[in-house]
Amino acid sequence: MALRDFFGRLRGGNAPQPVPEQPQAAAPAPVQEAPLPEPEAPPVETPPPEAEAPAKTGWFARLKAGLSRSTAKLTESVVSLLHKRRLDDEALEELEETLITADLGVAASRRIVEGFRRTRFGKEVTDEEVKAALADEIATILEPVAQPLEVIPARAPHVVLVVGVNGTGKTTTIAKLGRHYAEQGLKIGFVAGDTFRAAAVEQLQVWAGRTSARFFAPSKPGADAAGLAFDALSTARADGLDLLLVDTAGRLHNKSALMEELRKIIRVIKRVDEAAPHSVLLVLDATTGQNAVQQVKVFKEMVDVTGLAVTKLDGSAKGGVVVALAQEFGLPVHMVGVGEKAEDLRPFAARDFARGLMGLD
Ligand SMILES: Nc1nc2c(ncn2[C@@H]2O[C@H](COP(=O)(O)OP(=O)(O)O)[C@@H](O)[C@H]2O)c(=O)[nH]1
Ligand SMILES: [Mg+2]
Repeated sequence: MALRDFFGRLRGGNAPQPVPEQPQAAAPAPVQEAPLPEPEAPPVETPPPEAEAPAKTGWFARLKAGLSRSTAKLTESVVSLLHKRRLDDEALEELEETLITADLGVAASRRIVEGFRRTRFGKEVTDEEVKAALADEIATILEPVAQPLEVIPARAPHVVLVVGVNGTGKTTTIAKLGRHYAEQGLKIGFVAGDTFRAAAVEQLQVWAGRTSARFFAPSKPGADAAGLAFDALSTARADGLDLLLVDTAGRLHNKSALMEELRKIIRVIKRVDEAAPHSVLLVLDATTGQNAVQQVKVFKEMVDVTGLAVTKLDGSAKGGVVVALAQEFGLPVHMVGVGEKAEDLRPFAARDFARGLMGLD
């Protein structure tokens, strides 16, 4: 089967269309283990092909709305700082500080300001010019990392190990990805590798039911996640699944135990398929700001992270952290989440994100 990407080439000629909104997690649940509402599973209808363009606009609008708190924080201070003012050394220094305060990180902020210095030093700039120029600089930083998650069904199955601190959105992201790929016709499996939390297992099971994904549950609470992953991958191979999404625990308070657990999962699944896991997706919660940067460092020490998903941009004023992540690590940012619904997880697009962040269309 051909190479397939997350929302990319996978769409192919007979582009599958977005499905109507399906109510999922009804209210934003601050408690991670809050049970999900019963699956409602309305009939999945396929809108006509013309729905493609409006859907894209709809997503940008949602991204922009989701980023609005970050946008407000960033643009209000930048605009008041530079309003009717020449871009001299002092102004540029203040701009750099403002960007750092908006979670863009020291290195990216410096890079952006250097861009301003080269092109606009000594000039007076309008508010709109400032926003557009900032968006351009930010897009330049984001472009190299805006890469889709490549899922290759021919790997039979492609294995994605999903890691991250508890509450960042791992299970939800698995559910959203699973639903997307199931709609593309792939045979999906979910592995409930966060075996200690019964609610976490149940949460994934509910999603599996909605998605018609095969569900691999631990034999009992606290069962060995590596053993579960081994069995799941063996079965998935035998049954011809295309994609296996492996949930994991994220108990970072016991770092060495978590590292051992993740490494064991990887070791053990390699006995079934030497090349697995084909992707190690680290899920980060944007509301944690600079903490997310720290989490990348910690998880990179534990496992070979291949890409990032950044969730909860809708609830965050710290969306600028995506820029810091891009600058600091250069790891692919595959997707961003701006809500709890399946369609709120989308591929990461550098220019859209940069313009959305600056409140531009
Ligand atoms: N607002 C918002 N909530 C999200 C997003 N992604 C996940 N969540 C919520 O965050 C909470 C924790 O997610 P969960 O997937 O259980 O995290 P896990 O512990 O890493 O598996 C749940 O209530 C999710 O609905 C997002 O992009 N936006
Ligand atoms: Mg979970």
